[in-house]
Amino acid sequence: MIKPQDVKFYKENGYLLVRGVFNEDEVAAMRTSVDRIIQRAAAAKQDANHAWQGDYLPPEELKKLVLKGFHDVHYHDAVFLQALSHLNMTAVLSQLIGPNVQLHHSKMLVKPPENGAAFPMHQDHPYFPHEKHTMLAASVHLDDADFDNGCLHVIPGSHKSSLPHVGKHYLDAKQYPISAGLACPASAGDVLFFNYLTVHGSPPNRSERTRRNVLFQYRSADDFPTENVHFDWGMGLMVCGENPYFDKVKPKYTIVS
Ligand SMILES: O=C(O)CCC(=O)C(=O)O
Repeated sequence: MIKPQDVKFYKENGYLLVRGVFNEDEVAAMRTSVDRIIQRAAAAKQDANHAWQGDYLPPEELKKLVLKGFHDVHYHDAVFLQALSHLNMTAVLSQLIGPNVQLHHSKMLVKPPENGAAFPMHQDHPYFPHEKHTMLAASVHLDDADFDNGCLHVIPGSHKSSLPHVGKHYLDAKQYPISAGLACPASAGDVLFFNYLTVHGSPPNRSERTRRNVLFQYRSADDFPTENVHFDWGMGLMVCGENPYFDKVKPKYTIVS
């Protein structure tokens, strides 16, 4: 699916857009599932707005923005378990991360038309720091995305250092406005891979079109957390290769009811 020069590009720039990872039917199935999750969340009265709060936009603008953002999509619909371990995905992951790849978590990020949420520029690293920095996000596009409907923006080469975040949440918005990023327009079925140190964000969706993305986060099976700050169900599932550590396959945790 990708060539050695693509791997070199990823290592140098911290991101890689891979076209046509999912076909039209697969995209259509995921769109239906995303829409049904939103309906079930509403029926369960758990349809909260997950737009990021903060001082990166004026308060009157921020309060209008909406994000349908739910974690653990592969627990809601089997279509996402199939997608996150799809052969086209693992073909890319095994080259960008290494032979033994684990899921870290999954989520959906739906920006509704006209008032879809923005993401201030940030690195994902502070949320779940790991020893070897193999962690990456694979953002699966379920709609064509461009600047107007809030496509992802990245700062090429920014994955080479860890930057101080405002309250560990996002980067100083004056120093790192979203406009400082390179817009990464993409078509439905394309996947943007970016390292968890790559600075990224996205502007609001001001268009009349929805922007639906599903994001899978992955790491190498030999890359361990340096802090226990993030736990999601399904973390550590092997998506390709083998787990070299027989006695570290599951984190040691206690379920408290
Ligand atoms: O989907 C987007 O526009 C950005 C998502 C993001 O930055 C994140 O979830 O960390």
